[in-house]
Amino acid sequence: MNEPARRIIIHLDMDSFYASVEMRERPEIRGKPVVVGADPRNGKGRGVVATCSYEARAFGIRSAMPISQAFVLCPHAVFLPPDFPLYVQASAEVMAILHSYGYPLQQVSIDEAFLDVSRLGSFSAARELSLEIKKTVQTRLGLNCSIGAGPGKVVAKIASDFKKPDGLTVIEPDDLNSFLAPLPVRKIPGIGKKSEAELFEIGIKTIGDLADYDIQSLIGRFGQGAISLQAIARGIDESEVEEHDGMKSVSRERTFDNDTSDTQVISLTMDTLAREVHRSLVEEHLRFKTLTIKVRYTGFITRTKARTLPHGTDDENVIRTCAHALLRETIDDRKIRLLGLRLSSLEKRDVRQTTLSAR
Ligand code: DCP
Ligand code: MG
Repeated sequence: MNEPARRIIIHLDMDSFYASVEMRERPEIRGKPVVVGADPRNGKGRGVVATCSYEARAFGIRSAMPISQAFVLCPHAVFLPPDFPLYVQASAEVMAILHSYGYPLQQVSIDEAFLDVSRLGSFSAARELSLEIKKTVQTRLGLNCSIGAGPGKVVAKIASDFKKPDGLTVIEPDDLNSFLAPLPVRKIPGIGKKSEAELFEIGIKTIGDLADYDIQSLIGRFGQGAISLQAIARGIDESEVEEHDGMKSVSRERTFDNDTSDTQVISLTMDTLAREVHRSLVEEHLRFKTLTIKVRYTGFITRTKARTLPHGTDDENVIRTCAHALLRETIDDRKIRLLGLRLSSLEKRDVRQTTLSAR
């Protein structure tokens, strides 16, 4: 039987990534509630939780929660400051394993990536490959991940989150709508608490409700962004796995759990993104000339702003200063759902040096 050409996308996301790396490094804290983030200072600390172990999640602790609140929920948790170089190293090892399978790969954050495995030809083969990837990541790196597979990127991402931690969920095209329809709309990446509440107001609770809603009323309420949102709810998602060869751009994004206009939270998040893109840049021996920030407000309105420097650089201070300057020019008092930072117009450091010495 000839099967029609179809896409098979895998999404991998590491489980409680920073906390798992810490627990791997320190056997004595394994199995304990571990919180990575700001110093709790006996409940008086400022700043937020970066992530926490699943044991800490049982106490109600979550990413982006004020560290003072985490301390109230579980004062005896192990609180650790982030060790970014360690996580960047572990991330590079995960990505190298994924890369070794030879499929188009798109890293989307420090701990997640898409693979386009369409050429495998069947979802059962994709399931086997996913199991093998999970086993390899666990044996070589001592870390667990969750994988989702499906006919599009969004469903693969929703599926990887479906049975966390250590999960594997494969959604075949025939099961796509029955999988998506009963899920809360919040499961769609990009829909936070605020949009969820706005959708609730018009009676949309599940992805199925969103799929069936009158599109004109949706556009009237949420703008043109509603069109692609409803398409996703209907399982229509043609977005490609964008392979970057490490030379086109280096980017990171973060979606807030709750839309925020808290300038301290926004500023600290931008610092984290700056640190992460800088690490990738240095690891790849690259310099950049163009820096672009992306700000998505509540209601799916997205703004980007870019600046191109006269010379390539890999200076973290330049990245941070430039990102903050653009941020100041972009944000107003609206609440923000997502922040992104991209470095492009990349050049290899050694190439540039050759160019300079040839002058
Ligand atoms: N992160 C952060 N601040 C956030 C969210 C995440 O600093 N608000 C960092 C810490 C996480 C890492 O990014 O370990 C990956 O983010 P995930 O959303 O994938 O969260 P985890 O991997 O920690 O947990 P999960 O098992 O839910 O994927
Ligand atoms: Mg993760």
